[in-house]
Amino acid sequence: MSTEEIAGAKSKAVKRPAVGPDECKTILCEKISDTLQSWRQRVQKLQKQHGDFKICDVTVEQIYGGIRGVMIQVSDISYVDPMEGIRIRGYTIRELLEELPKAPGAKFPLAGGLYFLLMANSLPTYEQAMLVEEEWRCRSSVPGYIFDLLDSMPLDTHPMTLFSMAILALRNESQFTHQYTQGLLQKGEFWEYYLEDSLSLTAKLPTLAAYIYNWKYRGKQHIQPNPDLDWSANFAYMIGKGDDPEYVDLCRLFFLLHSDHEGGNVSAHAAHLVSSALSDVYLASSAGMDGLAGPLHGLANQECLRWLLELRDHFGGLPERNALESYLRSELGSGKVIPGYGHAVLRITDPRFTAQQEYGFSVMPDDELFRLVNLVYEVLPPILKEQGKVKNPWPNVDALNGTMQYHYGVCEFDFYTVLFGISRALGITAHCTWARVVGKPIERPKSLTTQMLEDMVQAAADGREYEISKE
Ligand code: AMX
Repeated sequence: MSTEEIAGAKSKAVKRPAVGPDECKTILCEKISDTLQSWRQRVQKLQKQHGDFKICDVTVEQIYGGIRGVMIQVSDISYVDPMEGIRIRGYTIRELLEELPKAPGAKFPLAGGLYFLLMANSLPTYEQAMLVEEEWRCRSSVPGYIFDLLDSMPLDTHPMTLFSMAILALRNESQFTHQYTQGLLQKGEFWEYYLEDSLSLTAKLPTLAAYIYNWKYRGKQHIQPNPDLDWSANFAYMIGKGDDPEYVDLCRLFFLLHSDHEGGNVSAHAAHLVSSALSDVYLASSAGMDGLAGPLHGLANQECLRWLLELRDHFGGLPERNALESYLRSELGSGKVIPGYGHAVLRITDPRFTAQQEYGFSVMPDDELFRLVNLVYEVLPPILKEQGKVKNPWPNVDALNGTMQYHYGVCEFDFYTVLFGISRALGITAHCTWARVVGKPIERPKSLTTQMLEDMVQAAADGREYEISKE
C-alpha cells in the first residue's frame, strides 16, 4: 500500500462501518496516530531535558553475568513486576482474562483483542477484537513457496528451525522492505509499514505452525484454516483438535499468556535489537524465534515435562509427600536444577502458572501429571527457601505448560516451543512497531576487553583516573 493509499484509507475508516479487510489496520493506524505525537514529545522531552539523568550503575559482575538487571531499554507495552508479575499495557493477567472480549461460549479472550491492546494501547470492544480477527482471516493465506521450502527439509528438522525459517522466508512479503528499498518512505511513516507487516505475519502463524505440526507428526496432511473460527481456535482446528472445546480454550489461554514479557528476555530483546537496524518484522521475528529456541528460554517447557514424567516413572505414579520431599532434596543436593522453578525477575508464583492451574483444576483435576505438578508446588518451594540459594522458590509458567498440552494429546515435546513462538510473535511485532512509532535508533552498546576491566579496577585501587579509549 502506498502512503497515499494509507492516508486515504485512514480518512475512509471514520465513515465506513468497521468490517472487512484493512479496516482494522486503518483503525489501529488511527489509534496509534492519535497518541503518536504525545509519545514522541514525551520521549524527546526526556532526552532533551534529562538526557544525562543517571538510571543505574553497571558492575563487573553484571557485565560478565549476562547484563542481568541492567536497565537498558524502555518497553511501554509490558512490564514485569517482581512481586506482581506481568502487566500488559497496564493490565495484570487476571484483568486481561476478565476484561478482554471473548468469542461467544469461549472461556478465554480472543487473541485479536489482545493484539488490539498490544498495538493500539487501548482496551478493545468485542467489535474491535473481531476486526483484528477478520483482518487476520483476510491475510492468513501462506504463499506456496513456504510450504515447498518446508517440504524440502529433512523430517527430523527441529520444528523451531522450520518455524523460524518459514518466518524468515516470508520476508518476501514485507511491504516495509519493498517500500524502503525503493526509497519511498519517510522515517515518520516506518511504523505504518511495520504494522502492515505485523498484521500479515501474525495472521499466517497458526497456519504455518499447524502445517509444521501436521507435516512432522501427522503424516504430512495439510488442513486449511476454517474461516468461521478465531485465530487461536483455528490453530486447534488445523492440528486436528478443533472438536475439543477444552483444548480450543487452552489455546486461547496459552496464546494470551505467552504473548509478551517486557523487553529484556532473550526473544523480545533479540527481535528488538535486530529490528533496530530497520530489519523488517519478518527478520526480527525470526531472530526472536531463534532466541526462543534456546534451552534456557523457550525450550525450557519441554524440559519441565520430561522431568515430571521421569519423576512419575521413578515412583510408578503419584508419590507420597514424604517420599517426594526426600527425592527433591536429593536432586537438589546433587546439584540438579528443578525445571519450572525460579525466575530471573519474578519473586512470586508466576501469575501465568496460576491462570493455567486454575483452568487445570476446572478441566483436569484428576489428571495424574496435573496432580503431580500441584504436589511439587506444595512440597518444593519450602525446600528451596530453606536452602536459600534460589532467589525465587516459586514456579514459573513452564512448570505447567507441557502438562496441559500432554493432557490433550499434544505429546510432541519439541513442538511446545513453537506454541510459545506463535504467541510471543504478538508481543515481538508490537514491540518492533512501537520502536518505530517512537523513532528508536539502532542499538549499539559498547563492549570492553577484560584487560580494560582489569586496568579500570587497578586504577581505582591506585586512586587514579582511568581514561577509556575513545572509539
Ligand atoms: N533448581 C535448583 N537450583 C536453582 C533453580 C532451580 N529451579 N533456580 C535457580 N537455581 C540456582 C541457580 O542455579 C543458582 O545457583 P549457582 O549460584 O550455584 O549458580 C542459584 O540458584 C541462584 O540462581 P537465581 O539467581 O535464583 O536464578 P537465575 O536468575 O540465575 O536463573 C532461571 C533463573 C529461571 C534460569 C533458573 O531459576 C532456572 O534454571 N530454573 C529452572 C529452569 C526453568 O524453569 N527455566 C524456565 C524459565 C522461564 C522461561 O524463560 N521460559
